[in-house]
Amino acid sequence: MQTTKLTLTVAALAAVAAVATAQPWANNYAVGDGPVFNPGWDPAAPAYLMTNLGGNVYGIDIVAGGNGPGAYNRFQWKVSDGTWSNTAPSNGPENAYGRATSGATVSLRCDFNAQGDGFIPDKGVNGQNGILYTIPKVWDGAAKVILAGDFNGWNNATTSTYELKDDGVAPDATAGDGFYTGQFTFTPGTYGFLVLPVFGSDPGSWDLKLSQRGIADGGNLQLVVTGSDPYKFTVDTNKGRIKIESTAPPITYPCALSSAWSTVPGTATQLFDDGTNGDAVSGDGIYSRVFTVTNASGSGIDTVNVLHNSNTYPATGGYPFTSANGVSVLVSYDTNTYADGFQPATKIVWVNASRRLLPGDPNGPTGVHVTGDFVADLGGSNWNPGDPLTQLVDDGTNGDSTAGDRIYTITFPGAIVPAMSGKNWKGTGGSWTWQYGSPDNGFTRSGNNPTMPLNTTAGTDLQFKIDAITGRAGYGQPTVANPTRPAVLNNNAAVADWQLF
Ligand SMILES: [Ca+2]
Ligand SMILES: [Ca+2]
Ligand SMILES: [Ca+2]
Repeated sequence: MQTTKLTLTVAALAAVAAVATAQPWANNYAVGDGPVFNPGWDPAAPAYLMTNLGGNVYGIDIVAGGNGPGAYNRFQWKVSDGTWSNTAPSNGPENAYGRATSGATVSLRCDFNAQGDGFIPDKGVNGQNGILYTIPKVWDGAAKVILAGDFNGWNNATTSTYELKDDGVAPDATAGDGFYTGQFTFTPGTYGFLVLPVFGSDPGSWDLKLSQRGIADGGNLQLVVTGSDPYKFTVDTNKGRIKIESTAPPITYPCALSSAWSTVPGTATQLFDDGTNGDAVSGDGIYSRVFTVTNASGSGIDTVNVLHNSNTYPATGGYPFTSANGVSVLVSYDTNTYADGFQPATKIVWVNASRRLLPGDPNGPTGVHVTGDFVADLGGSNWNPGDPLTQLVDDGTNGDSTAGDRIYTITFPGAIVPAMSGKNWKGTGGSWTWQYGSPDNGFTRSGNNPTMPLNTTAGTDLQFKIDAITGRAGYGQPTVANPTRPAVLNNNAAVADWQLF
């Protein structure tokens, strides 16, 4: 008997140890909107500590303290490690959705396993930390599931053209399993889109959209069409995930897409790393090409995104450049990885000197700033993209090593720097229109760069630097070295653009 007990104890300890190492974080709390959650948005409310249900799927059943405050009783929620240092979804401003009425029981689930099944969101894909879903499912009771996007003018009222069905009729495999399927053809190009539920006779609901992050806040899903082959969409409404399949051959080389010349991935937009078409150095991991603008926007500013292996860079918004019909734009895309602490560390986009939109340019960024939830700790305002207190300089002062090199610097004196942990920051160009930093982003126009983590030691100078050309951003204490720059960046005014063409 005693031996048996001992064996059980050892086994139990082993199980606990296995669970502990498998946990994404030491503790996982469900956090969300009041009045459903009571209290709302407390990152470590003991009542909302999730438990491992087995297989590294965490869950908790809650009783809604009130109706979800949004359309269709939508509430927002996420998973926190108890301090906001780590969350799922990973990006601070993004939340998953649920629906609840007062007193209803809702089961919240977070699957921390990478599925690798081609559906998104998935852990480890696009920075996702886990797959969040609810039981009953968010789209419970929906009459239809539809696509709305660039290919139909974002029409959410015509619910039959791009409808996905769960009727067991091909291409849908099984009726009533919550997997909705549809197959359509498109004109070649790159399209943003969302998946929407339709309730009753209402139009598709933007408030309960399926985005890159699942049924959650998040950027548009993306469809890259390379030919006339049909594209099949499978949406798992149980967990809010989507898979896109096509027999069209995938494009594996990087393409620079812009409405100023073409948004169609293919040979006409292919970037090169072979020393031709404007690429300065063959085989250096930097892909380039000179494009001629044929369809400039009226504003004189256009943007470009590089599509590579089904991901786009920048991931949000686009890299801006000054534009006019007939001008040449040299787009460069660096696939090397730089271990200097600056973000993005790889997949960096920029354009040639004469087309660059730099701080202080008309219609461009007014300056370079840092912002986040740490600024109030330094005596300023949190999340003010144009706070004078947080403006960086490129004049050789305040820790800036070289005037005029477009690497901007700010140094906060140690006397005002407290110990901070779990803070979030990003760079801006004086307003939210222009942003800098973050993995997969860099310099963006009309984007929403994910925030970056910030932790500090008290009493030590805190220095930020931002490269206004590559959009790379980083910080350190008491100083941070300048970000690495490729030799072909051509920031030297003495080197004419034509020498690169
Ligand atoms: Ca089905
Ligand atoms: Ca190259
Ligand atoms: Ca500088």
